[in-house]
Amino acid sequence: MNFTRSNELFSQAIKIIPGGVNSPVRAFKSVGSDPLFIKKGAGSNIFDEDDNRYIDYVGSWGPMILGHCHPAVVTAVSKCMENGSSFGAPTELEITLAQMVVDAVPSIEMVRMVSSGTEATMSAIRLARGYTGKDKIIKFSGCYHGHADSLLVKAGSGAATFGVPDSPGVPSDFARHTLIAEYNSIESVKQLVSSNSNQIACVIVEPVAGNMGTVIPRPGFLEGLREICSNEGIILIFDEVMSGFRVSYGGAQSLYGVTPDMTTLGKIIGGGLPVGAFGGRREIMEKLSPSGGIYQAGTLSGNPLAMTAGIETLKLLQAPDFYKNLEEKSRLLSDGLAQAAKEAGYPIYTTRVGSMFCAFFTSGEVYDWTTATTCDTSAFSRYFLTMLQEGIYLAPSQFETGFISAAHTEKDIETTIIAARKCFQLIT
Ligand code: KE4
Repeated sequence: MNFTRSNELFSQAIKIIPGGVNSPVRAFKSVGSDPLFIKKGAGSNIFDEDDNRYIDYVGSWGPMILGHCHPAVVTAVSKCMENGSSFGAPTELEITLAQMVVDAVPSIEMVRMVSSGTEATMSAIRLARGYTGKDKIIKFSGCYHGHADSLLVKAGSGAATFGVPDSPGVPSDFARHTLIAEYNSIESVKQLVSSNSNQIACVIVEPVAGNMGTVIPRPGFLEGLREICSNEGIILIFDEVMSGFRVSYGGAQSLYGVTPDMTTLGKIIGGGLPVGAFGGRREIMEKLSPSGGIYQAGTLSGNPLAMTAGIETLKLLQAPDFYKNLEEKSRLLSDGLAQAAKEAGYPIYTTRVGSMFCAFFTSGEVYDWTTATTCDTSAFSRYFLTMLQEGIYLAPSQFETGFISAAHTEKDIETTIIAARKCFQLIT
């Protein structure tokens, strides 16, 4: 494949945009390459500036569950644009999407729209702190909830239960309020709760972890978090920015039957335009300004174009058998990749929840960040770059999730598996 134009554009971008990209993971650094510049998408395909065609399993990191340029979404957003793109005033569209979210997500009685997943989680944490009057929060190693200061935190050294900054620019005074537990370990949560009793505002968790690769909650993990939070008066926040409307129409909380106190959303509810949201029980949400004193705001929150894209997308997700069909295609792909690796004698550990999937380049089970880091990331990079040459666009990092859309065809899946067979042979 020829990447001449992408390389030219990257050399221009890097002069005026930090790292040449507007979000780090797009830079292909973890696979030791330079990024492709994408010109267009259509259904399950994306095309780069050198007119190379790829079967796309990134889908903008989750939003494009319908595939690119679904005609109903394109038509509706174009029509909306004729009336204006933003007013900074309420519109009926915000009520329509809010009602669809309230109807779909068990934990949400009221919802506030924002413009990104980061805004959603940052605001939900402030609301939980304001509602409980407590400062500390618990998050999990390997879970990513956006780049707000309280969340760019890693476990403190040794016995220290408080967090330390995971990025320059995060004051240690902020980080120490964030406690780090281990995913799938109720015991680690119990230890933090007992050593910080009556100081914890919330636990925030990805109910299906998608930011260390796809890591599945073990039976009892989410239920255990629910029990601890109910007993201790701690707000349980499910960060469903990725899993919301992805693993089922009601998200992971519907799939696993565990209802949090608050939920954050993003990606799919914007249909590819900038949207995030946070919602929960009425008694909590009403503490938000202007009905309550906890401040949160946004110029483009509830933007008409983004609301329209989200409304049209969620309408189409309600089609009969939408998730059943997606499940079948996703199973075919995930099983096919596992079989291709097995035939090549290459050890991988595959995971999948609905149309979220991952191939971990390790032989052991992956159930938390520690086990995820046993992966052979250089082998993953070779696999990624070889698959790219075969026209398969995977997430450019071992610690990310792949996504399948309604637009992916059985032919796409078959082509991908044939390419994987070749790649696993090559990298072995
Ligand atoms: P944004 O601020 O990127 O819209 O959402 C942050 C966020 C919050 N919660 C979860 C569970 C998320 O997965 C994300 C963002 N996901 C990454 C992909 N791993 C976005 C890609 C990127 O950072 O460019």
